[in-house]
Amino acid sequence: MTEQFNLRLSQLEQDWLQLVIKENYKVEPSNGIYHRYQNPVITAAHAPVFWRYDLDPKTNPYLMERFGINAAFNAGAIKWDGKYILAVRTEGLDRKSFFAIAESPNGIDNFRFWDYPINLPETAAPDTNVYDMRLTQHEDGWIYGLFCTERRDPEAPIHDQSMAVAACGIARTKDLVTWERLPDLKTSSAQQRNVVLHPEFVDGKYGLYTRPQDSFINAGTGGGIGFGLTASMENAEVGEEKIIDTKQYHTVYEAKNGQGPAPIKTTEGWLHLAHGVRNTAAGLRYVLYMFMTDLHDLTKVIYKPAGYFLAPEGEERVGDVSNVVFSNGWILDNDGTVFIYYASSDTRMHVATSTVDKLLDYVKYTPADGLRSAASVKTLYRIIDKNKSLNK
Ligand code: M1P
Repeated sequence: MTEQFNLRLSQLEQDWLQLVIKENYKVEPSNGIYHRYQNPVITAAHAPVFWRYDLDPKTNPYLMERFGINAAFNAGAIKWDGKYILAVRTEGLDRKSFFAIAESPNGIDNFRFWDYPINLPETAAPDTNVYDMRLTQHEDGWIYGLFCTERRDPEAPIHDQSMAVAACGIARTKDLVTWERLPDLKTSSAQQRNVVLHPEFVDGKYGLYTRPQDSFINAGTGGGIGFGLTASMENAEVGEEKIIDTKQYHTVYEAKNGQGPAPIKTTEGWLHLAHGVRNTAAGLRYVLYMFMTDLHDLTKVIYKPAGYFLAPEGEERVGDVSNVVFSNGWILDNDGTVFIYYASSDTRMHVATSTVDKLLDYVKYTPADGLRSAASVKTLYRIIDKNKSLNK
């Protein structure tokens, strides 16, 4: 038995190592805006063997998996101490997710989980599930992690075991190891998801991107990406939520939308990455889109290309919740490279790379949505006419 145990263990460890050291390459040709990469950067199988198995032959003679990992997705991101860091939504077979830090030396491969996941303190009302952490390095000196905390709806009848309340949980850290939990965000909306902290003070206050919603799944009469201010993060409370980017009929954000990671500051404005959702006969379809807000008026959208920036493709289209891409993390490097971390189908993490210059060009010069078929044709005529005139 011990020989078999040892053989199996060494196979498991070898497979794990082969996976994490696999080099990643750009997929060519690109659309000129960003490059996708061949392999996902983090999957459930990246979880260390010593998380998933009890390695003691006395208590686990068959070397059975004791704590299976179902998915690793929707990661917050930050460059920290020269390393590319992801705060991964890691989900066990029991459907509970938790946050685990994974780091890479180059941002595109060799991501390894730290030995222990984040030991996130609870509030007086324990979270049933926590997910989708956005990391913001704020100018106040803290790294904040804003995430969704979900609890069963206290109003739910006994026969309904899925009614839930989503709120914004808040934690902060100086070293990504020890986290201080702060009270959940208070707003006047029934529920909140996709809340993100702006990295700079706004008139001496903290700026928050919100996503008000009436109920757990549907944004309902709420929805849109909101923006509001709070005087402190120790007791965060947003009074007015001004909707800066709304849901809109017959667009890729018709059903709902949500801010992705914290926006990136450029000389021309703040670059935003967001997700948009529409309903189809095959279920909800989640895509990523971009827009830009004014440097001084954060509630003013100054550029917004039509349609999606990135949509699920190939294997990305299939997973636990198929036809979904979702991003809550990106990293701007000193040389202007932007690492866009996105999850596919609530299952695994990928990276795409671009540059600030390219993303600026994309948001400024990609035509806006004319909101009618005839307007799209008009835009296309303009492009064709111009190109034809070049060939004369
Ligand atoms: O399943 C797709 C996504 O659904 C939710 O996003 P939203 O609140 O915008 O609908 C979240 O649960 C997210 O984690 C998930 O990826």
